Amino acid sequence: MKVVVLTGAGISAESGVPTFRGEDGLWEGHRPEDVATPEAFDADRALVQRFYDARRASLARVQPNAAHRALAELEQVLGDDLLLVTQNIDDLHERGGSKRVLHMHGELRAAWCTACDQRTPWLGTLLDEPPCPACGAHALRPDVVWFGEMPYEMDTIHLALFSCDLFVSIGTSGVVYPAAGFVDYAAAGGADTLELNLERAANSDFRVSRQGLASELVPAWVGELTATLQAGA
Ligand code: BV8
Repeated sequence: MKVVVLTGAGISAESGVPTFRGEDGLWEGHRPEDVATPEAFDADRALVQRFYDARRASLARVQPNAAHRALAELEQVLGDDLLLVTQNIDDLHERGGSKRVLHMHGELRAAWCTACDQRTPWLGTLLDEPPCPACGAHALRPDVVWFGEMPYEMDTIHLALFSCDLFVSIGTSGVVYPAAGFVDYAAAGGADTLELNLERAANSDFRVSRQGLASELVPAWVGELTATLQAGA
């Protein structure tokens, strides 16, 4: 059985990953979606570097939760028949045990040199404009897909969506495209579709939709699927 799982910020919510939206939904008076853009980076490089430096530093203070761990268990059962795509830029899937994670929006733990195009694992800060390890230029940016930029590995994702038997969307509001359109691709390819989310997402035309906490819904679903597969159904 081929399964594609898409996760969003909701799977990391119970781990305490700061969405960096305060009560007023702002970060230092800015809407996050206004900071996560090439225009913002051109207009105020230091502001955007600080935004990602703060989120990169916060990774040390959060832990994966039962939902991340359950998906790692599912990977043990399905192997290459599972494609885990995440919109998240945190490292909680990896720290929860998943070996193959497709970060379609990039990762906090990587820097991208705009001079030589080299991507480098990065855990420190970028505000201080450190030199690119590959070419020495002081031209590093977060290796994160901003609004208006093309997400990574879209061909791989579309191919998997068209050929999978089951598409599961976990903890995403279904607002951000192209991820919000994945359910339609999967359904067009004949896949069954399941949503596990705190509330029905904006794009919610899933065949089955379960509302609740990811830390409860995901382990329960993985247990059901594993039992079905082991029964040889
Ligand atoms: C592109 C990295 C084109 C940065 C991110 C008008 C209409 C349609 C589309 C557009 C439009 N105008 C512009 C667009 C395109 C735009 C877009 O979709 N905008 C939206 C806002 C309308 N998309 C883009 O720009 C994309 N690129 O289109 O490129 C192109 C074409 C050719 C050539 C070049 C380019 C790129 C989008 C990527 C942006 N980068 N992340 C960063 O993180 O700083 S997106 C960012 O938002 C994060 O990745 C995050 O994942 C995402 C927010 O979405 P969610 O993950 O769903 O998170 P959210 O908080 O919204 O929802 C959480 C859900 O979890 C909720 O439903 C909640 O109820 C639930 N939940 C909470 N707690 C729990 C829970 N569920 C379970 N358990 C819990 N405990």
